[in-house]
This record gives sequence, structure tokens and C-alpha cells, in this order.
Amino acid sequence: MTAGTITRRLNAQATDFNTQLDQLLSWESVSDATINQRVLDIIDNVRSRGDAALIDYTRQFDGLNVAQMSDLILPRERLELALTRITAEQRTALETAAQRVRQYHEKQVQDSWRYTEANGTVLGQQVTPLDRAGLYVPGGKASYPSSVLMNAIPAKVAGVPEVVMVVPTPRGEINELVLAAAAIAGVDRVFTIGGAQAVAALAYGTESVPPVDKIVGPGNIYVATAKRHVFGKVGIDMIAGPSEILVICDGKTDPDWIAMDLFSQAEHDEDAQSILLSPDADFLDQVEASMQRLLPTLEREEIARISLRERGALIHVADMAQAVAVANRIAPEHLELSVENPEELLPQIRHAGAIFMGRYTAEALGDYCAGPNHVLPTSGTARFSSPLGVYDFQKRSSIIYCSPEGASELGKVASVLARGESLTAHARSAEYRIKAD
Ligand code: HSO
Ligand code: ZN
Repeated sequence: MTAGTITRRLNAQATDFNTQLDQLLSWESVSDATINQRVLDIIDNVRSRGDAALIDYTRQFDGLNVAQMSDLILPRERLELALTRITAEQRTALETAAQRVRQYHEKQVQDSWRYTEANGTVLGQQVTPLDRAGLYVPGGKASYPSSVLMNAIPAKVAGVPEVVMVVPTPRGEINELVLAAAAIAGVDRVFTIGGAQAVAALAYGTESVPPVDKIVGPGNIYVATAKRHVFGKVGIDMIAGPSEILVICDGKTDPDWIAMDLFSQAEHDEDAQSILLSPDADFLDQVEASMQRLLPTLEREEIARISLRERGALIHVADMAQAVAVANRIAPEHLELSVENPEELLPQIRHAGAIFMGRYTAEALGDYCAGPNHVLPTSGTARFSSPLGVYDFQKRSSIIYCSPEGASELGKVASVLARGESLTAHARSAEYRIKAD
């Protein structure tokens, strides 16, 4: 491993490359016993004291002197007001993004289906939306209006009648863009609460906060821990790890573009991971020079610098085949194929949250407005999971409708299997429906 000045340099042909890669990828979310206990206490307190607990915690953690629960409710008109407080340009951008995200997600709607067998038995699947979804939106540096669109729109497209959003407003700071995004996405109710207490309120309900069926959206360690604890009472989305980008480049894209694409993840947080794979060693040098020059121009220079130093890498690969093999091992959240013919590589990519094809497709376009969701599997979980989508807000019920003939035929099969399991009532229940020949 060579110590680059900005990020590390690795060579995929080195004998110990696999070990180096493992080290680079190793990531464990801190599970802290003290945090865990505090979260459990908060959940208990919200369950037993309801709104009163929410008022106390909001005073304590958000420094807000609330007198009553109505101070923590934002009526729909307040969301509409936010639309007038942002610039016309911002409003148009949010509306354009929302419209594109909606159009993409409409393709994901699953329909109910059924088929009829020769004897009249009908089998099928009925798809229904959740009754109510809860959306957690963080306060502070990770409060992203784009994430409001990405979480709320699939729920609405799925047909969820009520989407409830919670967002902390520390010391009363309200993010107008977040509220405007909520208005555009069709969020139904907003509470200005956050932390583990907001998750507990959404899971169990209080006098004012209605209990939801599923909680989605990112949050800090307290929020993530609370989501783990309420899972089972409600559904939750994936617990997201730090953001990642993996770029495969043939060495023919402008190195400044690639440097900035790597920064676009690194600036999210210190734990974010940005990796570049290229068979062209000179190109890696050029990208490094671009990074040196461009990093000081970022508003979040320090965050990006730490992320690149601690978790980033420029990796020299033998060829595109090796690049693909490494990419599949990493199973990245975002994969950019910055090459002449990305279609050639695509069929070989087996694990990635989202695949950005060609030199022009910057990940940032997908983060905001291309249409697909930006809530994606992180930390290698793209091996077994998928982007957030309409699927996450729909559920399926099986439909079985036996005709008298069908019940008679199936009764014989069920009876044999039930007797094999010594479940006499099952067997006799099925046998009652067997027709005498
Ligand atoms: N890249 C983030 C999403 C995001 N980017 C929001 C900008 N705003 C998800 O990994
Ligand atoms: Zn991003």
C-alpha cells in the first residue's frame, strides 16, 4: 500500500490485495451499551407518558421551550407557506425532481393478479398499500430535502393514505426546503420531534402522534438504535451505513470529473467511502492531482478530507475484468461505469445499489433528480437487498377460492399430508369437503 497524500493507492495485483481490500471495506456501526440503554429508556417513557414525554425530550434535546403538544405540530398550511419562502428556482427544481421520481416509481406498482384452474378454483395475490407510513427526517447537517422526496413519493405512489413525517427543529431552526419538499411530495402530517423519542412515538402512537405501520428514513445512532428496537411492532427500512461510491474508469474521462464524483460521496460524512478502479496508472496520478487541486475548493473540505484519508482508495487494476470482479466483491451502493461502452460491462455487474452508465452520468444526478431512488443498500448489502421503492410500501395477501370440485380434490391431498403430521383436525376439516364418488 502506498500512502497517497489525499487517499491511499492500492494495486489489485499485489499478493495481499484481498486482505487490504477487506481492511478497507471493514465497517461496523458502533453498538454502544450506554446508547442502547438510553434508547430503551426513551422508548419506555414515550410508551407510558405519551405526549408529555415528547414535550420533555424536545425541551431537553432540541432546546425548545414547548408548552404543549400543539407547539410540535405543523399544519398543512405551514408546509404550503414554505413553498412561498423558497426561491422560484428552488421550487421548480424540487417540482421537476418530484415529477421524475414519481414517474419512475409508477413503473414499480405491483398489481393484484389471479388465475382460475379447470375445476373453478381461483388462486391469486391481492396487493394493498400500508395504512400509514412514518418518515424520519434528520435535523442539522444531514437534513436533505431530496431524501424527503425519495422516501415520501414511493409511499404515495404505492397508495399509502397517510404519510406522517417527523423532523427535529433544534432551537427552533426550521429547514424551509425540507418543508417545501414535504408539501410537494404530499406528506400528510408533520411533527417537529426527532431522536429515539420520535421513532417511539411513530411506533406506539401517543395522544397526538398516530401509530404508523412502517418507519423509513435515515437518522443518527439514536434513531437507528430505536428503529432496531421497534422492529416487529412496525416495519422499518434498511438501517443505512455510510454512503459509498465506486467508480470504474477506463482512463478516458476528464480526471476533474472523476475527482469531483469521488468528492460527492466523501463530502457526505467522514465515514463515507469513495473508491476509483482503473487499469491506467497514469490516470490515477492525474485524478490524484485533480483531487489535490480541487479539494480546498469544497465547502465541506474537512469532512471530505477525512473520508478520503480514512476510507478512500485509488486502485490500479490489471484490466476491466478485474475491475468488475473487485466491484462485485465490494457490492457498492453507487457504481459509476465511466467507460466508452458501459453496456458491455453491465451484464457482468451482479451487486450494486445503483449503476450509473457512461461518462456523463454523475452519481449526483441520481441523488437528486434522475428518477430512481437514492435510498440504496450500503456496506455490501447490495448482495441481497435493493433500492427503496414502491415495493416497500405495498404488501401482498394470498387469495384462495376453492370450488366444490377443487375442495374435493385438494381435500384428498391435504388429508394425507395432515395425517402424516398427526394433525387430525386438519385432516378431518379437509375430508369433510371430499365429495363421495
Ligand atoms: N448520496 C446520498 C443521497 C443524497 N445525496 C442526498 C445528496 N443528498 C445517498 O447515498
Ligand atoms: Zn449524495
